[in-house]
Amino acid sequence: MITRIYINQVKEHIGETVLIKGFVHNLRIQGSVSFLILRDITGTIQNVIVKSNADAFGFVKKLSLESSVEIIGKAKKDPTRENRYEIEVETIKLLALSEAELPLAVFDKNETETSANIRHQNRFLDLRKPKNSLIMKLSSAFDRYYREFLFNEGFIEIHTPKTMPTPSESSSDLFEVKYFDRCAYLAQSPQLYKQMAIASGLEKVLEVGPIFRAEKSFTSRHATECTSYDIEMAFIKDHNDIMELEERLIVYILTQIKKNYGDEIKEIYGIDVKIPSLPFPRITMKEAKSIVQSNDLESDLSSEEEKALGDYYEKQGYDFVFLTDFPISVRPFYHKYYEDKPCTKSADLIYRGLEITTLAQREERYDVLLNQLKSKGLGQKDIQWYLDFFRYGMPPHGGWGLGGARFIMKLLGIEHIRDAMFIYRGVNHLNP
Ligand code: AMO
Repeated sequence: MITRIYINQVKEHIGETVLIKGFVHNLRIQGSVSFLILRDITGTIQNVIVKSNADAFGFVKKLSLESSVEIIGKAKKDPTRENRYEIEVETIKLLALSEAELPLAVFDKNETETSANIRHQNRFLDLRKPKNSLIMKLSSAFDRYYREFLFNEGFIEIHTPKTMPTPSESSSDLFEVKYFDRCAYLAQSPQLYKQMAIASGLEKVLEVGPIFRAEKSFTSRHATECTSYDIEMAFIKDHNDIMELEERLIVYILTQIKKNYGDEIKEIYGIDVKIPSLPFPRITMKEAKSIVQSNDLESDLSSEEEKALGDYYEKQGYDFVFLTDFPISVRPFYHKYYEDKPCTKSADLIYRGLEITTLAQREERYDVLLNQLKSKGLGQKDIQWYLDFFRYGMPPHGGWGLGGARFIMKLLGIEHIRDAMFIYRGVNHLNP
């Protein structure tokens, strides 16, 4: 029996009879020959059906786009195009017929973009487009290379709970859920539990998991549920150790992506993946404010200011920049504060004008942490379970939270975060 090969393997079987399976991407029915473009997860290929093959020739006339079929035929080089291959069809078998009327065009020569609403209501069809399946492949590659790099650095993967007795990041943007006879919160971050892993002596931990934020804002960079890529690491000198690790991680991930997906990215998105050089530039918040000509030194950068800063660095050839020295007022109580300036030992990583990471050294001294909590106006009682981690020799530590979908957005120049994830969750988006 003949076994199925994938479309990207056809070139290794020139002259042989092969079996391929996939979706009908496009059809051109002509008088004496018809062309069927078949698509599987590895690519597309032209299938030629000559009139003398009466069964197959008659069959494709009744076929609708996006039906799934299997084809047996001879693998050949495309006589008209270099590095292209085609199948001279012997038989076609229908696996499942698609309804003739599609809610959106998967193959669209003119690239007329269907409205985002229709695309996302029919996300399963939208994802059949090669440019979207590439996004899914890259998200998966990002997961893989993230773990690969950190495992090589000696990290241990943990899975922290997503239902919590107290807020994990801030008391706003919280999803409350009924938890038997009381209320629980969906985790906005694994923050408190990854610090517990440090108190547990695990030293270097990573987590890839969902975070939930009840953001009411309708921005192109926020989702209410997304995947966060976290680490926490013990016995650090300060937040510079975390920055140094993250910039090496980014270079590793981009190098692997370029090596394994660079051609596909170039072909579909017309983008050359750029590998940044080390170290990434570092700039204080104060310097950034002066670059973007803002006098408001006590607030975070607005999204417009982040973008202006990104443009400024891109002009100098830098895609990534670390923004450091954030004022205490815009950072959470658990960050380590400088002794000599009212800033925290933290940074944001900006990728082409968008924040993709927050990182920090944490305050590990119980009394200092308690004071910082109180001076932010927060109560001790509900969070004592977390404060207890710091009573028995908690080492100096720090970590980051990295938004994977934001990374993919910037890599491919995608405008809206909803298009960089499998299924988007937003204020008005709970379906499908
Ligand atoms: P922060 O709240 O800055 O920090 O989140 C870290 C990173 O997660 C991503 N992110 C989001 N992406 C899409 N939609 C959202 N609603 C959203 N919220 C966050 C961003 C952001 O930079 N505990 C700290 C991290 C740490 O210090 O380790 C935290 O959660 O890319």
